[in-house]
Amino acid sequence: APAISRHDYQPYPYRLPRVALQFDLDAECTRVHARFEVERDGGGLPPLVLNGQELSLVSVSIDGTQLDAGKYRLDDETLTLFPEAARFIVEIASECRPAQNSALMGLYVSGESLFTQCEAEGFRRITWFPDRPDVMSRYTVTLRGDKTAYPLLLSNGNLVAGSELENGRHEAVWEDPHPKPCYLFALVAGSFDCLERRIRTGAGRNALLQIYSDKGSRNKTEWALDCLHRSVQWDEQRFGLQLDLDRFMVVAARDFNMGAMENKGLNIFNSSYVLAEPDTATDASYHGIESVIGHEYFHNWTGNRVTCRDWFQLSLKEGLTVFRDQQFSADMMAHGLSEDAARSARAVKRIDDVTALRVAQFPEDAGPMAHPIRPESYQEIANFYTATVYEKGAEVIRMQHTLLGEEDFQAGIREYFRRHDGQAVTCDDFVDAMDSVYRARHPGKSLDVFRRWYSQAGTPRVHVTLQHDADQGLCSITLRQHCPPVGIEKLQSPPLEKPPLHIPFALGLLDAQGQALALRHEGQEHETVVLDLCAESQTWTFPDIAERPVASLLRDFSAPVIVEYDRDDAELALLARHDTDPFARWEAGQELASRQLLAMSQSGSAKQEDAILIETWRALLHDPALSDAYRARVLTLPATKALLEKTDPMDPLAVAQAREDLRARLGQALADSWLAIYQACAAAEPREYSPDAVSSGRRALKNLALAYLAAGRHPQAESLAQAQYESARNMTDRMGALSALVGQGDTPAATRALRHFYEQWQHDPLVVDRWFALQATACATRTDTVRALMLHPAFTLRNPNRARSLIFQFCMNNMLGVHRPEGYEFWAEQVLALDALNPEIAARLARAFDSWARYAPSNRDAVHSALQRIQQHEPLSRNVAEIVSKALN
Ligand code: HT7
Ligand code: ZN
Repeated sequence: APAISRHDYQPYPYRLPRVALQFDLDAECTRVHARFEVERDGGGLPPLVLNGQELSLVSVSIDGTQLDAGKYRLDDETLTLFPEAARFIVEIASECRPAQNSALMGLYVSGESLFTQCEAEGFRRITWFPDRPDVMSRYTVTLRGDKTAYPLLLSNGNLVAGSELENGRHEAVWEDPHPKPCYLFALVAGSFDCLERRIRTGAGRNALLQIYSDKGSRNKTEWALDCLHRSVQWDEQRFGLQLDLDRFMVVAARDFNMGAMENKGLNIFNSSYVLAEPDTATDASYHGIESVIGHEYFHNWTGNRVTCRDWFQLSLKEGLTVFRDQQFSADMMAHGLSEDAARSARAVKRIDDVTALRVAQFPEDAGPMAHPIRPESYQEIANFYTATVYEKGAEVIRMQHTLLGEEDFQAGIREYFRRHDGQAVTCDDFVDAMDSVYRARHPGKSLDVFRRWYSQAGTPRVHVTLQHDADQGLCSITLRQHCPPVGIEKLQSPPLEKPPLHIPFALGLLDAQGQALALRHEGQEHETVVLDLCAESQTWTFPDIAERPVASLLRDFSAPVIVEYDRDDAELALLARHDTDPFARWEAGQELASRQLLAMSQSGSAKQEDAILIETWRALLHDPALSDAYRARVLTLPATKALLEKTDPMDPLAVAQAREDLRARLGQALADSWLAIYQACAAAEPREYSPDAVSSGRRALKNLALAYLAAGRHPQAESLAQAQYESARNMTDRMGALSALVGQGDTPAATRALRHFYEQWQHDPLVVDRWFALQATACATRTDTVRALMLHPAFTLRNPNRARSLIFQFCMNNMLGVHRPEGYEFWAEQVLALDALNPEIAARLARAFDSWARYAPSNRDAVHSALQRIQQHEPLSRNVAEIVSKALN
């Protein structure tokens, strides 16, 4: 398929101020009648090109006159009309087939209900329309359907009329007062439970918050409703943004391609981000729900009130909204804690966010799909809902927050809405608003260099040198940045010039005892300074530093870069024990463990000299000043995917095996400590469940201790896990225990527990997903185990959550299981099977081995053959074709 380029953007030649849609809903065949006003402001009357896919055209008319076939042009993807006036009304009758729609884009069936998903280009599967975000209209929607099958008929905005029709049917009319692009259109029809709350916003508006879910699930939606209410309050308090609707609805769907969708006033969610009760949801699920409910609600301003001009600007709404949801979660985690505990809770959130970035985005930025947060071209936009656009995009917003500070950043946000409320705009428009405040309040500064973050792919490297002049008490820090070519850039000749970026680099210095030193910078003394690295190389000198200090680098991960700094293990151990910046402290421990793991993966066995790591781990285990949640993070070994990024060539099996071996070694060497921690945490577990930072942190540490005991084959591990499984009063503990049992291999205790778990929870799809996922990621699982699980009556490829729980978990998260010739073959087979059903999901699976070109030769050849097999398959969706052609380039 031809690529679409950012520079080819042209405004749509017509305005469509009003749209009226009428639906005669039926799962087999839904009739849609669309009526829209069309207006032309400029000269000439260019053709009116409308997008449409998988639709049957019934009729098309202009100003009430039905057009003969010769008066319009119709092909697989467009319907073109040839206007004869500058203002006219188009009416189109068409049909679509929700029950046949396994791609879950457009109008589709999930369970017995009907749902829509329009972002990015799903509206064209509902009716012919200019399916692009810069065409904004006011919608009136009439829904008609069978009263028994679809007692609830929901759409965006306000319910303005409802009536009974003949033949057991009824009708509801919805009007959305806010102009919106069609990707924010939604309808839901079905039978649901509803939990609701009436609230009064800070601005005095009375509003109704509603969570709809499958019949019988109402008691699982309390947490989601609380999160939604807190999101409304937080956006008012922190960003000054008010709810602009009388009614805000969230509906849970079992079949959903992503996490959730921010349709105006009618959010549709993957049920996994709505439903939670202690017995079925883990702490991670509770936190995930909080973050996704927040994310979708925050889109109401950042995405909906101000939307994207075109899909190249996706990070305008996604990067900003991820930044906002990260801040929301951090504030919620820290809420009600003492200053120190709140700082630790924020650091934990930051560690989790950075870990996610390193595991998903860093590999993407170094692989064949590398792209700037504002991509330059795409074949299929659905492939660009990536970690780069979302997570790196959020880091780029976060750096602007760091440069401006909270107060000025909020002034920049106000300026952005003052300029652009109600418009479809670009990333440049956002930076312009921020820049106007930055320049005004920080004389001599600008975001001119900073803007390059939007157009440059690849993770920059910052090389650090420290020089100390003992005679003069001066310490100089030199930062040198470079960004190697990535993806298609590597093919360019002459090599692409990558100009330097503006990198806010947070630095602290410690003395040999780990005490923070005061740094004089820009006329003031600080414990942490943020250096503005804007050139290829810059040096800063700090006075009154008597001895050679220990550098604490990139504190709080102030920029999405890789730091290169030569230092010994002893210095890392010192930082891991004493750094006053909790993020940098965690980072030092991770680096120490990474060195050990990489040495082990290369030598094939444990390095003898692991004493420094074990003693550091022991010190952290016993440091009473650390919160449990933070301790759980510092004592977790780096993720295999993050480790692999540090190797060349990559040997996934060797690195994954080294990680297992080191876990066992730490489990054994520190067995008494793990046992003591386990018992202390278990004794402190209250009867009443709460996902708050302290309680979830304690459970995280307890289950980590149990995992280490199990990995070290402690004689009590199995009985502890079994007892925990049997007495667990929440899903976090039940899963922690089950995972420890399954981690021991195919033991009778593991088999018994797995059987019991399924029998007890088979009625709950989200819990059954956990059951598949746990087995998919177990150390002992190989391709044949997964094939056997696919034959289980509860397995289906058609439900994305189920496919993700087994196939994706195995292919993407079971390194020891999948990185074998038969694993790669299995992967190719599943990509093709999924492609026939749901190309968006298939394309995500197709990215499992994006880094293949950096693998060691035997893995590389096997992935190469599997990729070729996929590429040669006919038919192949545009989604998968784009991924595979880039991977093979
Ligand atoms: N803005 C939403 C994107 C989305 C999506 C994209 C492609 C296919 C299916 C989809 N479902 C939702 C999600 C978000 O970022 O909030
Ligand atoms: Zn989003």
